Amino acid sequence: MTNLLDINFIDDANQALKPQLNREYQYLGEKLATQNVDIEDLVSAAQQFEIAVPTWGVGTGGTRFARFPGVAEPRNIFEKLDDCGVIQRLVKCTPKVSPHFPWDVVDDMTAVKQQADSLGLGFDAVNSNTFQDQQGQIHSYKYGSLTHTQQATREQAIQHNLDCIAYGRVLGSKALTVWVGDGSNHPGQQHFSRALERYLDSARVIYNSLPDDWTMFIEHKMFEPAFYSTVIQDWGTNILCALELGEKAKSLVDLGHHAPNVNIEMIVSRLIQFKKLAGFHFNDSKYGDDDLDSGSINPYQQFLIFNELVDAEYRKADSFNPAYMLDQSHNVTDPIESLVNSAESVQRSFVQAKLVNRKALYAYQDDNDALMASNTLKAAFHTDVSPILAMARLRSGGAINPIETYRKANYRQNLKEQRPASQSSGSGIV
Ligand code: AOS
Ligand code: ZN
Ligand code: ZN
Ligand code: ZN
Repeated sequence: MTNLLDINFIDDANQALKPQLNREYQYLGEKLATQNVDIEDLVSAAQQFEIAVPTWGVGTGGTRFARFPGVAEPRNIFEKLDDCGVIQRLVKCTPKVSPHFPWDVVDDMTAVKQQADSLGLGFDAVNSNTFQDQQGQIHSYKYGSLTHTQQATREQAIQHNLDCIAYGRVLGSKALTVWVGDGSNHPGQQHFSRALERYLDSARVIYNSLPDDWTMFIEHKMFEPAFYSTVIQDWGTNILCALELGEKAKSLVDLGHHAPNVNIEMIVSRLIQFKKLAGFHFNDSKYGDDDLDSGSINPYQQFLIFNELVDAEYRKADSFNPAYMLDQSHNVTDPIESLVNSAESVQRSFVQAKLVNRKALYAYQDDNDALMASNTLKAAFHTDVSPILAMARLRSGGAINPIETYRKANYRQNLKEQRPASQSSGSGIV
């Protein structure tokens, strides 16, 4: 165990930073009060905000060209949970972990649950994987999984999803995320509607096996690994399948899974309107499914998405309960640092969206005052809410400056002996 897991370590680091934070907080509080905003409301909103960390995100990622391992990477689910525990201790808005199977399967899944309990962590959606073959697997997914032309392969993929539900039950999860890489690389290779029929038939079996209080999250993706067509390629096909399956099926939005420049916030609005928004895989991108750190490329888009989410909250939209998760690949940074930064970045967009003067915005919309409507959003986006985020962390027992505190703790160096480099740690596939 490193000094970082000692609660006093974070407290000590905070002591030195408190006076400055208090000054900045006081100043921002006065400024917001002139806009009739109570800073305390925003701090408690930030304290209630939660976003789950993916187990595959704490290992160093890679591309199809290479992977450059980092120091003291976690080698198994238990070490991954340790790292997730560190992230949560620092930021206090990541109390849940989203596991992935079979990467996180062990013989005794109750041991995984116990380890998470001891770290104060819970579990968000479990993720199935039928996009690669596992050792000893009888049927290959080379030509698809839930949509494969052969029934035996489809059945194997269905069974894997049922196994994921069983693991998730042990962990206390309440949702299954299904993303399939099924599709085609050549025009003519696949019959579009037959493939989708096969998907629906398979998905129905999984859906009917869900425990009563579970939800099935369907994740769409435009391309990759299939480069001509993908069976669940966009939110349109996604919502059609969710409608076809039933109330417990909803559509999950991974920010990197759309064509460049697509208006993702508008997709979010549509899914909310039709009670089909499952939640998110947050990340950022420049070109495709780049899986870069959230808010690192296009923070305004992230803010506009939260503008829709906070608007739904404000209007008390029906059946609105989205799950927030990160889905990123960290190739050149310490994954813990990237996940800390990213969780804070998404929380920042949430708090900024809370600052939008909705009454004023609605009035500008009704008056067709495009310029002032846009300025209303920009005013919220340009507000530096850092003192609110830091105060929320401090009050919840986290770090005022999580990156600085983490670096001071020398976490990786202290674990170097215990966690020697391993070929299998991390994954290039996200
Ligand atoms: C793949 O592109 C998706 O983002 C999935 O969410 C995937 O299952 C996950 O990233 C685990 O690899
Ligand atoms: Zn994803
Ligand atoms: Zn992605
Ligand atoms: Zn992806």
